[in-house]
Amino acid sequence: MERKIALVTGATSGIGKATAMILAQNGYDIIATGRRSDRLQKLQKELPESTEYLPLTFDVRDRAKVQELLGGLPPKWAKIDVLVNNAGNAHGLDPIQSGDLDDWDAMMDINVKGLLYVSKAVIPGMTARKSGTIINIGSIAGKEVYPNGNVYCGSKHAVDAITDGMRIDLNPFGIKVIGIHPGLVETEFSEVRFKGDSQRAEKVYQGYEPLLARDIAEIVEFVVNRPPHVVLADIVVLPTAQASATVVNKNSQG
Ligand code: NDP
Ligand code: 8X3
Repeated sequence: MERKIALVTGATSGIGKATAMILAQNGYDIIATGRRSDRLQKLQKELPESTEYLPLTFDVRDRAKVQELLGGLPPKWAKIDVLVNNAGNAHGLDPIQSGDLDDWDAMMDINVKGLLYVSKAVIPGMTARKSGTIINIGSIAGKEVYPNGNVYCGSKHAVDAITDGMRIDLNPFGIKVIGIHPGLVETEFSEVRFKGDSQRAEKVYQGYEPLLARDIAEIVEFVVNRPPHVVLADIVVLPTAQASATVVNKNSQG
């Protein structure tokens, strides 16, 4: 039987890496992307030996490169069954009046436009085959807005709206479109948000038990294993200590 193929963006770290690993354990061959090619090489060694693996190094902001690499995949890799649009980050946590334009560009260009460029390259194959699953990693920041979250929240609200739009437009083709919206997950996310200030990043996850990347990967595993007639369209997943974007019981444990 032909093996299924999953493309996971942002697989060099955190949620994307855990997702690539769990999908490989579920029998998928893996296309993994990110900018850090050394990490993509290392990931191969952590996958099951039977997994066929195609690492692709590119920045999702590079529209021409995305189209060149994903639009021109070799035949073995061209039929993508599952696309996980995961690449993204927050850059900064500043009030709107003092936010940094480079941070704003990064968040809108990576989280929103990068997701669109990748999707644009993959969707035509899915519509032609009338099958496929697209999983967009949004955020609780796409469901609520919190102080100083402004543009990151805007980018994730856009992901939420685009996910709904994809589900509507791709409905005639039987393509499943799923939004997964996590709360606080301990990954390199806060290191990136706070530009390498690891002390500040660590504090985000102290005093309670945050989600781990593996928790989100297990949800991906669950949704891709539903029968053909079932789609979990929109999922918000929080640590038990988190009640909303801003309410976190930091005196629980951890
Ligand atoms: P990490 O920082 O651990 O991982 C981010 C991944 O995105 C890396 O693999 C990184 O790869 C990739 N990435 C970032 N920028 C680019 C780019 N310009 N081009 C290509 N790849 C890029 O964070 P998470 O795993 O936590 O984040 C993954 C997703 O989950 C993001 O969309 C994030 O917004 C979302 N999310 C995270 C939450 C959290 O609390 N951690 C909660 C809710 C949502 P590389 O640097 O090698 O390019
Ligand atoms: C990441 C979670 O709360 O920092 O999307 O926005 S949060």
